[in-house]
Amino acid sequence: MEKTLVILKPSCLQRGLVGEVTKRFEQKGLRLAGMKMCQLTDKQMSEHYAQHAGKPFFQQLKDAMMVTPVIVCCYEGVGAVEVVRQMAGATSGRKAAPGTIRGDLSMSFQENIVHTSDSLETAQVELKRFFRDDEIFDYEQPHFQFLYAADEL
Ligand code: FUP
Repeated sequence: MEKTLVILKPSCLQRGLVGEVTKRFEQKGLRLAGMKMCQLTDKQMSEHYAQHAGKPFFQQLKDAMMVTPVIVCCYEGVGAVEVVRQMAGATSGRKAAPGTIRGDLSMSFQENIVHTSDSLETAQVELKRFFRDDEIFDYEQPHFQFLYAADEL
């Protein structure tokens, strides 16, 4: 089953939205496989946002991720990368569709509550960046048979 990374950004913690955001993933049926609060470093952010290196907003973007601790989460499910991405919505909170996390909770492009991995390949790299192997947990949920039909697994 796919695993994906979600970062609850400083905007999420500062605005008291941790419960609201994690509730949505929980209710959707994604399994929480890892979660920890951490202070991100400039080195981690330079790697994480390498595609934006050299752009005028690069340092501002990295600083905004380091202004308070964040919570990194690993969610698991069938097609989890795309499901979580859809739930987050478009990058800008002003453009994200109502019903999405950013569409419902954000007015900003940068202060947009969550980071979510954009592909399975990226998710694998990003999870390794923020979690040790022993921080990702495999455990059974008793209601699992009601989350998916047998032929969806
Ligand atoms: P997303 O995958 O939706 O998080 O979006 P991006 O990887 O394109 O952007 C990562 C972060 O950089 C977002 F918080 C938005 C921010 N960003 C800017 O602030 N300005 C830009 O021009 C592009 C991205």
